[in-house]
Amino acid sequence: MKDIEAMTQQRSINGQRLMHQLQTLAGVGRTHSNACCRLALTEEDRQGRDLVVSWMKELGMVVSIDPIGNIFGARAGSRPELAPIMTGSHIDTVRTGGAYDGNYGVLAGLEVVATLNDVQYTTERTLVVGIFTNEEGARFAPDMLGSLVYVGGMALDEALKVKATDGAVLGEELIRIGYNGKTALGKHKPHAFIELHIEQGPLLDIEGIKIGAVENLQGISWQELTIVGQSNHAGTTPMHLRHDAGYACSSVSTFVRELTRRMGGNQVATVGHVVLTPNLINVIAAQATLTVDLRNTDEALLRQAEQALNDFLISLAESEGVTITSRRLARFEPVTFDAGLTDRIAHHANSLGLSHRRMTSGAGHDAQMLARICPTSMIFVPSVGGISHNPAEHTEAADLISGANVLLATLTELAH
Ligand code: HGY
Ligand code: MN
Ligand code: MN
Repeated sequence: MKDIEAMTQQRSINGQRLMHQLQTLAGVGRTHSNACCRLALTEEDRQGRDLVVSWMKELGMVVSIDPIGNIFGARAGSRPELAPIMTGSHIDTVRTGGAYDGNYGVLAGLEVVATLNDVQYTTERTLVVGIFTNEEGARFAPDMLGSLVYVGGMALDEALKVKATDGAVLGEELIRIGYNGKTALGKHKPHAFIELHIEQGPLLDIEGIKIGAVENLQGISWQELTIVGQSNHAGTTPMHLRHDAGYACSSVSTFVRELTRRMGGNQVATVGHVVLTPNLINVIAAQATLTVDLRNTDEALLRQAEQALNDFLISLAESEGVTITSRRLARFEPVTFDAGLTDRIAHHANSLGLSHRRMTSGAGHDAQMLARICPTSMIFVPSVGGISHNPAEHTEAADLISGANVLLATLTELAH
């Protein structure tokens, strides 16, 4: 059997083929502002899925789809009795998505398969590339929903009932786009899982480092707040008689920003979605619906932040004479990846002559769910300016190719 290291040293993935596929997929769901918009289970997501499934089939992969719409392409190994090696990510996007978030990990996985096909190299373990449903959580909450169901963290029937921000029901959308698959949940029990992803943060770019060997991933807390006040005339209502949901809403936004300043460290907070009703210039808002995204690498500190917000909401409701209710949208504790796998990623980056560093993931990823069932780690490549969830999201082609070569080396080593 050829020496694995020698094979992967000599072999590079086909950069041109990878870049072409990334650009083609990025064109599916492109908006006028040049964003990539394929919200989970929409028509655009279906088109993206159909395209990537067709590429899997062209590579001779066996494609299976599970009841939550996760897609798996399998390239048979010489020892099918062994548990497979899995890589993959997601191809659903936020509304203002870039070309690489999620797409890159999936298409680099297919590029690894194409490269092994080019040299007729058969790995011992089967290689599986996964596409997980609704990683973004921008239309259905929680995020990473497909991989969460896959690892048994959420019951399938509960997930199928989840309502979208636009009122659609997840299970009905799966049927509508033809991805309510029949393959048993969790059919592929991976020996190990490696996810390749753009960093979506500024660290690698600022430090001029080419590869991130990801050690851990921060905890995430999502909630939707509904604040009910009283609509009234903006001109005639004395300030001390107002029950202004709009003011209460902006107080929450200011509070969570202050909270991150007070806590320091890795605490982050975002109010990303706000709807005021009736949303009119001369009417005091009767109702505000807003989302709060809190994250921290430390579970105890994340709980502390949640408690501080909760205490604030109680006093705010009291002082403004409004009612405030909270609906939990997502809650995942911080995850530590497999140190041995992270070491191998650093090793392969090194042997490919690529600068590398250990790091934490600020974003959620499907890997955090796969880590519940098998040794898992992640490879990051730089995001220019740290920009993501934005059409300006960019990673240099050379860096995308380097990341895919580290993936090739890591997967082929694990597959033996
Ligand atoms: O929110 C996240 O971190 C991921 O993009 N779903
Ligand atoms: Mn992603
Ligand atoms: Mn994302």
